[in-house]
Amino acid sequence: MSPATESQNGDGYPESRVLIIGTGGTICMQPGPDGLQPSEGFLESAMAPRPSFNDPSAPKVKLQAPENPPTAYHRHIRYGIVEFNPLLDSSSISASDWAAMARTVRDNYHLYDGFVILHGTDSLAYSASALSFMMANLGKPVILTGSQAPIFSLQSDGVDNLLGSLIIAGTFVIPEVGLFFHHKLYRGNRTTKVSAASFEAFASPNCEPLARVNGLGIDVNWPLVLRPTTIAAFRVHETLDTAHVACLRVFPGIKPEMVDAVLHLPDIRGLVLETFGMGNVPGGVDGRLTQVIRSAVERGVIVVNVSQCVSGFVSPVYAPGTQLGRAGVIFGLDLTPEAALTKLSYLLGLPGLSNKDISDRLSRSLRGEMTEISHPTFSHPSASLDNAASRLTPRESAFAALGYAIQNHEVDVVRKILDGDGMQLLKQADYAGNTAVHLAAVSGSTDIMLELLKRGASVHERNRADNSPLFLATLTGREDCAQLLKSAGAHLSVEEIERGPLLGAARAAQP
Ligand code: ASN
Repeated sequence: MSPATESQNGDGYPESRVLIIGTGGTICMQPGPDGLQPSEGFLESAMAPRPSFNDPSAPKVKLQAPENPPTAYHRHIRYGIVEFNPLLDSSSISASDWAAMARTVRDNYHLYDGFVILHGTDSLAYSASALSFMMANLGKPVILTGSQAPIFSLQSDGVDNLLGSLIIAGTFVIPEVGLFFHHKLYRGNRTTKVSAASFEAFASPNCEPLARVNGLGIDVNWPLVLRPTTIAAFRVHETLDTAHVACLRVFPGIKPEMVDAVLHLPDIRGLVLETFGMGNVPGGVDGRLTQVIRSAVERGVIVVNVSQCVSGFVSPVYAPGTQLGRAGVIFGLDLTPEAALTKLSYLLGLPGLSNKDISDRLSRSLRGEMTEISHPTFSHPSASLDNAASRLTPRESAFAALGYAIQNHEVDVVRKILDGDGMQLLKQADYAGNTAVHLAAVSGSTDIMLELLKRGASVHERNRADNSPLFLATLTGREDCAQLLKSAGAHLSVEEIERGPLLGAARAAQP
């Protein structure tokens, strides 16, 4: 397979496109009469004057936006910005703002490789959790970030956080809603704000970071990265029911009447109960508090038990927790309160779900928000290859074997190879940057393509020539593969559509 055309600017490096969605937060704040408040025009005031965000040598011909100088990954990142009006201190964020963020990503999904949402830190973990549930079959990175000090201050974490987010969003196909802060990319729905002032403001106590900035490079923990495994296009659920849920933290001496009062609020549908340790509440076995909660569950209120501890999980180990379970309370395992509240709101906002459906979905992981991941270990027979192949790593050898199986339409061999360590091989690429999906796109086997997609292979990776699998399938006339890729959310990039002689075919391939 040879590159069709190269997407190039002056220095020959390909470029990615990232959309920055400015919602407000300290990163864009300036002093006002009542203290810090968000200011408009982030592009002109904060990014354009800084060489790291505005490469003076780059031709600005396509989008009305500057681009980064080439990164350590030999890519330029061209970005556009849209800003909320009005910009918000994130302490005022609401479900309608989450819907606006999700809509902006959806409406621009085909135009950009990744998205960075600038956001205040106060409710950042809530927004990251909410968006993770609202976005189904996400195939591209959506990274929320902000800062503890305004980017205009002498000492600020704003530049590092924004630059790290932009580079990750424009370089790696990490198809999750992430939160980038202080050199780490976390799974958004695992985060919690742990410091009001330190630059290390966020933690993800029950889940390792998805990526870390490590000196000049970025280490991505690929086995941890989740990928959509259903053949379906990206979709946004806009409606979260935050109006009928509450969050209550128990404390020594809490009166059952207080809890009862909350559980009798008009139209209350769900409660996140923050309990002690592994899920205990005061009052002992079959105490008044448990009875109050049981009656609410019987009236149809969904109650989720999460721990006040930042790490660990709730479990029916002690009698009070077990009694709550018998009263119909759902064990939230290691859900953060932020994830529990937004997951409950998301499920209550989905049409047509019964309480049983909601309870079932609360008890299992939908977007990696709870721990239930196992890591397969890698072993492949081709590790024993010798002679010329001995220069290859075992994984490169396995990928070569996979490539031949794809080319020969040997779906059983493909399955066998992927059963070893599919996740790693799906990230692997050949010397020209072609992933298994690129190879399947030109080989034309829909069975193999389906196998790759069901295992979470990305349809958005581009090879060294900046070609997507859909582009190659279209170019080589593999219509069935192109259709399948489109059903899994693939689309052509702006550059691919712009490529002159291929324009007709490319346009025809648009969903
Ligand atoms: N109050 C600010 C906000 O959440 C805090 C921050 O961004 N550091 O918008």
